[in-house]
Amino acid sequence: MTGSLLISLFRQMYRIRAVEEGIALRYPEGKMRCPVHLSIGQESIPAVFAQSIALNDFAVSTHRGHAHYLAKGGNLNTMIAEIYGKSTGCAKGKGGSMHLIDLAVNFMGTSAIVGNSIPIGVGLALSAQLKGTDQISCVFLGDGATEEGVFYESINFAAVRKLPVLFICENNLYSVYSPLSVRQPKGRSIAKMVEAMGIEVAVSDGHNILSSYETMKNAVIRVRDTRAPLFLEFTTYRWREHCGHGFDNDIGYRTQEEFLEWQSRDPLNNLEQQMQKKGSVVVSSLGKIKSEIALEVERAFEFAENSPFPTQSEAYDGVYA
Ligand SMILES: Cc1ncc(C[n+]2csc(CCOP(=O)(O)OP(=O)(O)O)c2C)c(N)n1
Ligand SMILES: [Mg+2]
Repeated sequence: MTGSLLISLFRQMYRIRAVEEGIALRYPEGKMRCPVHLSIGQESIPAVFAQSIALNDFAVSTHRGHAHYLAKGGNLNTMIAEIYGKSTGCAKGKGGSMHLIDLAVNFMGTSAIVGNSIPIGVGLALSAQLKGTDQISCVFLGDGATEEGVFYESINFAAVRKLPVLFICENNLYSVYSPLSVRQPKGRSIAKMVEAMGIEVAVSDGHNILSSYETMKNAVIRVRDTRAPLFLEFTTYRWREHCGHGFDNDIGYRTQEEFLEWQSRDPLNNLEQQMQKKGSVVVSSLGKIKSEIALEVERAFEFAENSPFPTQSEAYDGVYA
């Protein structure tokens, strides 16, 4: 892997974390009035996605979608403004954190309803097939979404119609406070279950950035070439509480020991350490990246704070009318 690729992956991961840490820091001020689902700890997957995907490709995501929006190239200022409910937001301040969209980069939306965006992503792949474009459609989903009926209908439809859709399952082991062990039979692999439905699959440990990059890059190439669906499952771990800016290890659904064990495998920290071994040129570029991103994030919050709220008369205007 080249030095410039490592720097690029670092930049993506660091930026996503800095944005979400910025949200967590300011959330208690009470100015962001929507719920937020942070993906701190899970950044390797959007980072390798950003490195592999084309502008023209489609993507959809979930309630935990900030990182995917940013990785697809979504505008940071309008995302933060959306979370602040401002009229400059990407959904004109009407959707909040769980309704992100940026049509300029083909990021086609996120949804608060678990599983809801899966058939939308499949439909976008159908549109690419019908129009004969070379686009692929990427569907981010959590492990919990694989327990929704629409997931099976969508996988089946994508398989039968041979659609260019890449399913990207971020298996962080939990659906809210329920671990997989109380939701699915012991020993079941989500990827193997999907494979049995007729779709090619690949798995990767999201804590290993290099193998995750290879997995993602090859999957994107494969879907683009074969025009057939592919399902990726990444193991990952959410650090913060399910919903909100804090931590919830004290409420009893997971232990502090378990949390610390996963946190010690932080892909961002691992990558930084690997890069530091490469010498002073890389180390100085890391410092520059960090300060550039800190400034960019600060400005995004300023943009949001300085933007107006939507007026009452806009309440029923179509978001993209
Ligand atoms: C249809 C539906 N059922 C339940 C909920 C409540 N809910 C919100 S997030 C969530 C967990 C989803 O887990 P997963 O798909 O693994 O995503 P994660 O939160 O772990 O990223 C649930 C059950 C919902 N929003 N929609
Ligand atoms: Mg989950």
